[in-house]
Amino acid sequence: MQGVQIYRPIIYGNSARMLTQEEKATMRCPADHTHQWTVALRSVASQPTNGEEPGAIVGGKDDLSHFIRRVTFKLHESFASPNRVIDRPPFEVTETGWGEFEIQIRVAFVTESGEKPISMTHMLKLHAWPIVKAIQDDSRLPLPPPVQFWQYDEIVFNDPHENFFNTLTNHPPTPLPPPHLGAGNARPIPWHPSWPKSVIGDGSNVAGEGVGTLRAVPGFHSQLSKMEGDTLKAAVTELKAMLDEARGTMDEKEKELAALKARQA
Ligand code: SLL
Repeated sequence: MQGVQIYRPIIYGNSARMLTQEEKATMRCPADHTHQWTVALRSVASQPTNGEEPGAIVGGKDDLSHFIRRVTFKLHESFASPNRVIDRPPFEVTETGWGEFEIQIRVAFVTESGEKPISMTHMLKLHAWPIVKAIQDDSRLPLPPPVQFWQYDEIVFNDPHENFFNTLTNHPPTPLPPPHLGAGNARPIPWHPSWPKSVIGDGSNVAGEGVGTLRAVPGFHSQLSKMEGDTLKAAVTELKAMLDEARGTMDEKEKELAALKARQA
């Protein structure tokens, strides 16, 4: 479809948490492994929380397999078979390890789309150093919360095949809720690992919040409430109407011309 552009929002990134002593004992992973992490490519909207901490699972509500066929995560060579090919959702890899490194994420689209694969790079993040430091500095604070490190992005398809376009518009992404405002009338707190207070409450900003309350709810916001599919369909209908009208005008003009010519003859 010439001139049509359609995009799908996604997030990619990782969560990571420190292994407890018991886990290290029972998980039979190498002794130097300190963290369990998950690298993933997901929908932006998150599942409703099932009692776990809000923000514990970021994104992943929508199934993306109607347009994504395969995601390949290329891990550091210190991992066994570093090329991890994931052919069905969830598009993610969970591992244990000790170090941070760059992960290549290659996304292949469904064959019908005719779209070329795309690649992006994610720096695996295990440590939120400022938080680790804040915790060291303040004994009242609990163990570090899991790290959430995600990139919001939009995959743009230019001039999509009509079938693919229809597939996409038949699976609209879940609209995002308005920005999370925290408890009470607190100002929005953008979450970022470099800002410990955005993750762990210090009992000062939000009414009723105690020291050490996990505050972070990584939020992704976009003007997605208006689905571009509907907007585009409306635009196409409008264009068709304009075209019909123009054709009508042209027919009239042609008739006038013919009448004039007949009179001249
Ligand atoms: C670093 N450049 O030196 C990085 C490399 C490698 C991470 C990090 C263990 C893999 C395994 C692992 O976490 N490797 O032994 O299964 O920080």
